Amino acid sequence: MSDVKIKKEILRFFYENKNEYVSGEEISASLGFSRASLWKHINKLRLDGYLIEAVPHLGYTLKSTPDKMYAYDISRGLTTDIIGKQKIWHYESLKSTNNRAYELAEKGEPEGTLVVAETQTSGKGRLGRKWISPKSGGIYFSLILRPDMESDKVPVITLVAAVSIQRAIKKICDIDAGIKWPNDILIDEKKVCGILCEIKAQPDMVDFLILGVGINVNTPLKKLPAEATSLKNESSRSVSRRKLMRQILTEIEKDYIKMKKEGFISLREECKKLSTVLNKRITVKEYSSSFEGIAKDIDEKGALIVKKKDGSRKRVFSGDVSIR
Ligand code: BT5
Repeated sequence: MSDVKIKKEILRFFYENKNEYVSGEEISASLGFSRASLWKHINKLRLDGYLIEAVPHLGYTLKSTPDKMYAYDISRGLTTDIIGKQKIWHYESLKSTNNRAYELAEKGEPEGTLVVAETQTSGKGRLGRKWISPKSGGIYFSLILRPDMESDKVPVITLVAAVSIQRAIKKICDIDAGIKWPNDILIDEKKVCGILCEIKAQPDMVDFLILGVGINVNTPLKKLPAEATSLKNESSRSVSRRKLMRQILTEIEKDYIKMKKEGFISLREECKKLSTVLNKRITVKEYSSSFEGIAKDIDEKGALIVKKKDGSRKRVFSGDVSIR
């Protein structure tokens, strides 16, 4: 059994017997360990931050758990088939989870592999921008996906993920967030989540795709840019990062499978309903130029359709939108 699996199995005893003592004999017999080996693993969990009390004749009890995104804690109770069901790589600190996931994908790690970090020292936004990733409090993860898909259809993946994450936030925090095309999730015009999709492609087809997500969950506002908010700030209570993470993986899997079967069309209406820009007067910045217009539609390839002042319609595939 791998270390991760052993930790998960031991924790299962504690979670199933909350506030009770579980005898070492019972745990070790059930897992086929010696008592000494169980002791060794209990100590490893303690080093991870689990407060486990041992009382002679009674056994062990779990007093508190650390607020960490350990693989065995994310996968506990996760009912997906692919997403998050391969190896979960957890790091205290990384430059960027997207970079790490890219390296792993190049080495052949399968679809559904997840990279999570407690903090990022060079978290990336689009076009070389930074994603501020304070330690503890935020969720920073990247998923390896290997869709059988043409490269020009990739923008829809970002929108599909935005729909999934919006729904997960609604289910866990009861907050109605909106999607600002193409990759932001906002609450009352403040950014709570950003998505960065990077690909490696053959001439026409996607080789693999890295879906990177950053969410301000319990992050103190003073550590974030002025235009940002956190889920804790909006709901006035701490949010379980692990619970939210599991819900996000569940929603992504559902929507990803749907998208692969039926195309973006199946999620387009939901995406449009949640859009914060449709029917608004906007400015679109594309690299060095910008133009104004009214956001009219999101088409089947995920492009934003903007009606310009002269009445013509422009399809925008990437860019920054601001509402005027
Ligand atoms: C994004 O870019 O919003 C994509 C962010 C993706 C971050 C995830 S974290 C896990 C994975 N690994 C990575 O290295 N990246 C991904 P963009 O639309 O370019 O927005 C970037 C802008 O958002 C910055 O220029 C700031 O204005 C703002 N920003 C930076 N950090 C923020 C934060 N924590 N919360 C809200 N806004 C932030």
